[in-house]
Amino acid sequence: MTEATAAEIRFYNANPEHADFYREIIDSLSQRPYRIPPKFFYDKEGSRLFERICDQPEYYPTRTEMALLEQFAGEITELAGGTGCFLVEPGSGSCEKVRTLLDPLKPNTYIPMDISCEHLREAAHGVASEYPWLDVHAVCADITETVSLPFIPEQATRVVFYPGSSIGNFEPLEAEAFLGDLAHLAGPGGGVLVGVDLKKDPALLHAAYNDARGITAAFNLNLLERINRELNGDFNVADFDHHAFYNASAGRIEMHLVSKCRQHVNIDGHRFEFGKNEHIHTENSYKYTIEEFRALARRAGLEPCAVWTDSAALFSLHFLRFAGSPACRFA
Ligand code: AVJ
Repeated sequence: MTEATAAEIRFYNANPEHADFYREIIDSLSQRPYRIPPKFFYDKEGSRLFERICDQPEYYPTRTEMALLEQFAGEITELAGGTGCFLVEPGSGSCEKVRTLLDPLKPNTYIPMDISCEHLREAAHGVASEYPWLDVHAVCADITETVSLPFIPEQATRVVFYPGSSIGNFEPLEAEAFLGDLAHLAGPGGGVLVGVDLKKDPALLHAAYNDARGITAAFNLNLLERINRELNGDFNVADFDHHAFYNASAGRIEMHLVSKCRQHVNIDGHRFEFGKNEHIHTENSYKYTIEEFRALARRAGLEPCAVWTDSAALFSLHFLRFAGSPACRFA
């Protein structure tokens, strides 16, 4: 360790990064239409680009959710049953948002989980040195696979924090299954705090995924750079365009990479053909009304306790409980 002040963390590495990337990319590109899961955006460069997206003026979700967390941290703490919980954050990224909760909520242990190992290690160290009283157990894992957290004591109160509207990356049925997993992780007496982007004027959505500085485009195209870097691919990245639009009937933003010409690409000896305008579908980002999301949560075995939203109704923050637990104060 280089800094004398760097705090100790525990680090569990389920090694999600290498073998799976190769296999899943070859499999994804062996089917038409081409489709690559969005979790592969987040190599070190992708995680860094995502943080820059969050700072763009058009990308309202991050700052809106941060303001809600700051404003309602006290109510969240009461709903969580006070201080001392085990706070689990699947897909913790830069661990920026959780900072709004740490002082009021005073968890016993913070468990950030992320697919991007180096980024997770740095972010977890940052939290541990800023909050010396907090135990930090970082878990590097693909949260879309089964992950066990056997070090959480049976009797602990568990609060699961899933901000950023990452839930929107799942198909609605998968989102329901994933929320069901979070419900079980929280267990009776625990809570699930989820940030969900709201349906709104498509022009605002369009701008948020087509920022003027082109950071979202760079984030999308980095997937091809990553394949070139890690899998010995020869994508000519300049021959692909970023394309993001709101699909109103499906209620989602779609991101694609569009081939500008007829071309072929080699990845480690595998050859893939692209027609002009042929797409790789790289992401869906579903948007929900408050009622749609509450209905989804109920189907997942979660009872909606509280929901907070900003005055412009851009973003929502839901506190949910394992169904069957004691009545909610803020119901
Ligand atoms: C991390 C999935 C919530 O859907 O808004 C941002 C990812 N993609 N800009 C989102 C993303 C393009 C983001 N989530």
